[in-house]
Amino acid sequence: MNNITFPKNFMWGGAIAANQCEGAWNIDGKGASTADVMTAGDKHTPRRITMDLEEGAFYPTHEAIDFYHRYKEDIALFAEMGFKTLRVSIAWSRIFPNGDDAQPNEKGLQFYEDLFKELKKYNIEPLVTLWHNETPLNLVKAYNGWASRELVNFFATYCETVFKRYKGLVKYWITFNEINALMRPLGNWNHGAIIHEGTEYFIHQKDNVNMRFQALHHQFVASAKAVKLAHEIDDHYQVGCMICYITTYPLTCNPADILKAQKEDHVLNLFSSDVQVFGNYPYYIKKYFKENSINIITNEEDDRILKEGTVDFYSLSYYMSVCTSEESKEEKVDGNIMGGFKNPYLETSDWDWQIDPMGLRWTLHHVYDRYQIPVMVTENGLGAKDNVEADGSIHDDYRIAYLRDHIVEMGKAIEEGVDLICYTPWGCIDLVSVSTGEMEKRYGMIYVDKDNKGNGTLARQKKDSFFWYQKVIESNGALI
Ligand code: BGP
Repeated sequence: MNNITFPKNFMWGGAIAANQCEGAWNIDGKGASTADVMTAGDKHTPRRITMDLEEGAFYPTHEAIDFYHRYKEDIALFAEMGFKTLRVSIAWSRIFPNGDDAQPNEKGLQFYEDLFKELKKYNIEPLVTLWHNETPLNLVKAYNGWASRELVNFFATYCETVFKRYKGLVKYWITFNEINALMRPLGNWNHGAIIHEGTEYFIHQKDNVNMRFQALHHQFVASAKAVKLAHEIDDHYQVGCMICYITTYPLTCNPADILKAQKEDHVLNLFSSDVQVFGNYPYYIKKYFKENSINIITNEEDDRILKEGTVDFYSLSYYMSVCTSEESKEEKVDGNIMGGFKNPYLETSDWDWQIDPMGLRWTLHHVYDRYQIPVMVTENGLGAKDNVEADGSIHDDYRIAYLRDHIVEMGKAIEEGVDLICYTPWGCIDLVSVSTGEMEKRYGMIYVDKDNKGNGTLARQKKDSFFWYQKVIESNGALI
């Protein structure tokens, strides 16, 4: 028992995303998405984007964990853990197979209606991401992806369709998953935003920074339009932004390091949410654009659209922190989201992500202080290899330790006044990793029998963390 008090209606749950769990990539009228043409990689080999569906190639998303056909079984397990909410995403290409179709695909719409109804059956509130790292492939081939302004309207049509269809079933929406990931030079799984024909690699060879910011601008406008539409369609709708927050410390107390950390924090972490929460481009980005010769094309109405479409809540993924320095010879870490200098006070995961629960508390204060709107932690967790014992049990005490330490810090942040309303740890059931496309970087409290080569029965198995998280939820955070 500890004395941490979480608010009475705290939204405990978990998070998954369509392309990493559903499979059924071409079933019931679904079109191919950018996620469906990416090979698996590993810790050292970036995933490769193939622009066409090569015969015989193994694409991890094609089957994933077959959530499309097994969602009832999985939701029953989430309910058994006591989930109050489940963060899911809609695969845009299930609703509009080509992205620019005149009519939506009814079977795709029906699938998510059934899914949301199944959640409601257990009083689990859906928290729905509209875009989670996948764009209909046709929009990339025919229009150059998010580099094209035309995607703004296609996205608005898609959003309007689902906002109308799921009125009464859904209350919480997130427009873009980790919208700021588009700016990071490494680990750019957010490829659906900008790849264009001929781009061969996960880390783009023909990419340029100007195009990233142009694409990002289009996503900002698309997000703001979606927020406005949502509010017009149902004034109960709550719509949020979602930021990949990589907390960045100065490596030393050298003022030059402090300024460098501030600059990186501004540009990489805060810029996108400043636009989405305040409705305009912040002062510091103008200088950054100048320094980096970034010139983006904007429309006259964009200022108004951004102002009219500010979000109701702020959400973030938080996995790690990094250190930055102007001039250091210290060892560098090379995590597959983000490198940086090694923090001597922190341990790293098997994938070199620096584990920093206190950093989460710092970050929650930092963003709440700035935005003063409700905050959700919509991703957090430890990617690790699990060992299945002969009797089928899985003793993932390392995962429990990671989650426990982060929950304790969230509890403290709440006590200190942060309006944190939701916690959905990532990959509450094992699924395909976004950075490697592999299965064996597992986050789940539920094990799925499938290996990196795609072998396995897909059977589900409760890990020790399942029973532990069940107690956490039952006691509203007291029994950790
Ligand atoms: C986030 C993504 C998720 C998820 C998570 C873990 O950035 O939003 O989709 O996969 O990272 O990353 P990985 O799967 O690479 O361990």
